[in-house]
Amino acid sequence: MLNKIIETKKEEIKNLVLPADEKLPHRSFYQALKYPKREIGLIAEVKKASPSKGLIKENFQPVEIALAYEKGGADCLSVLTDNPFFQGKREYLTSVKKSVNLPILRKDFIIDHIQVDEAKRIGADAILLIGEALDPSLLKELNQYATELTLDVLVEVHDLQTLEQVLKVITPKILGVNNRNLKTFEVDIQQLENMVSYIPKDTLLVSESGLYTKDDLKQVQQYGAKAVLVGESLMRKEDQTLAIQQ
Ligand code: IGP
Repeated sequence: MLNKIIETKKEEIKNLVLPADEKLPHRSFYQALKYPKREIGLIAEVKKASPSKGLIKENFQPVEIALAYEKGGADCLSVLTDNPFFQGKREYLTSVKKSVNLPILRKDFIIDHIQVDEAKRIGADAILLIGEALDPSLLKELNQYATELTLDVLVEVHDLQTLEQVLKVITPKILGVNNRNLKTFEVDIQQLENMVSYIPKDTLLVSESGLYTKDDLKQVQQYGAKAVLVGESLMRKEDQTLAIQQ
């Protein structure tokens, strides 16, 4: 699956026209996670659909959902901008940024500098760089380029092998361990457990995907996660504010 997504992105990039710069102010994604409102930081994801789950939310209203997340006490937001696989749009991110006061992660498959420029212009505060999708040298370059543009970077890995490759070229400020394998869609929330001892102690650790219950959050917190990235389980609830508060 991941290979198919990357091939599609390469085609998209060939035709990519950069939007006008919205000149929206930067908000620190890193600071918001470093000093979370609760004992574990929450990045709440605005997600209409996914390749593994199909349509998640009917009558999808991104700004309403983002406002509900903010009211519930989320620390940061993640907004899907990939269209072919997640039915996201870059316009969703911009309208959310204009309506909500939280830092926003652009959730997409970034493999080229032009997408980093695009993220900045549409108002993203942070980008995702996926270890499994990038050669270490390109990961390093994109990480540096994003930092120059004052974007925070969430570096994501799924397994120990990728983590080791990543750590050879950079020390991420924020590292996400994806509980979902993007090649097979298998989910295991214990993914973090055996990786923690390899993660530099100043790196802010995020557990991503497949988290549904309070016990799930407790479990990943015990493994060392300082924050979680949650999409589907919040999106499926009637009231996103209540879903966070409960
Ligand atoms: C959210 P979930 O299982 O709570 O909906 O997962 C988020 O972690 C997931 O959307 C995600 C993702 C990604 C999506 C994590 N890494 C990379 C696309 C690309």
